[in-house]
Amino acid sequence: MTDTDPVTGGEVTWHPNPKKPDFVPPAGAVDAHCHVFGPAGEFPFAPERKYTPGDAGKDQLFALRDHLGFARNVIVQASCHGKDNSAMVDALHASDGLARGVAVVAHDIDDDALDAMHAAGVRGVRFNFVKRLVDATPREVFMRTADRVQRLGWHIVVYFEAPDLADLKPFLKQLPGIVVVDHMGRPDVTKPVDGSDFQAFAGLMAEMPNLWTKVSCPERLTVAGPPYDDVVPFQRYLVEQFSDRVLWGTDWPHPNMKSHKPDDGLLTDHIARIAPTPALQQALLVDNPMRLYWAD
Ligand code: 0GY
Repeated sequence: MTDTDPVTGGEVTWHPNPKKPDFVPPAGAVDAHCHVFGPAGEFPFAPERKYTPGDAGKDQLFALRDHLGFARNVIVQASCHGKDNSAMVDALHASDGLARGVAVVAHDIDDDALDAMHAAGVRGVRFNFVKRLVDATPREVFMRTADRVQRLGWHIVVYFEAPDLADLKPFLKQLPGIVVVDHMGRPDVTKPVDGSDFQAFAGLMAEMPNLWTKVSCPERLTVAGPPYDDVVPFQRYLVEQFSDRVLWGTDWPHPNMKSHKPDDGLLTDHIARIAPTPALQQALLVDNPMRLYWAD
């Protein structure tokens, strides 16, 4: 289902012609999970990467933002760029203040480099536990990074898969500040919403007032395929239960998607099904991301 980029030799995983969404996002809406890839000629991919994508740079991202009806982006450092955040930071600089970033950094990064990233618009660091994407980092190393970024008021974004939740729970509880879980902790959507697996995650949300989540990536979690009916109940549950601690994002350019190229217009239409009232949409797309990323 993927094409090959003639320049990078990597996979083109995004839809070439996303539909204009029927759903109109509220004024000031934020796409709070997306990435930039390269262009590799200017921002080479990391030697230690586990996948090579096609070039998908900032200009494409900003054009998509406008096409979908969003006002702002949160650009999350993707694993194919390792700990070199320059493509993401370059996109922040080019955004006229309309993008914020989440970086991946070494625990011994110097304070000046952190300060420069803060000035560019970085407001969080990402800890990736997904084994197919990164080599493992010891938890004490992540904890040192978490402590280092507290002076800047940054939050922690964690990416893991549902089977790892039980093991990670004590670590998540120790993290300082706000902790944001990518893609609802990647539940198995063939299991029931009220079953023990998903309720373990929802229960942790209830237990930890500092825990947020992105109700994103139905295109990754689905078994049924578009329009992702099987993921709606999980997203809607979290949006309704924890309306002031949820974020939404396209996940463009959809790294590693093999089954299909997600139509970002369809993903935008999906919002109306997971956040069925204007008040829930306003919290999910505007108030929550603005509080987390544009408070200063
Ligand atoms: C995502 C998902 C993926 C990849 C990355 O950093 C990354 O490379 O996040 C994935 O393959 O599941 O969150 O965009």
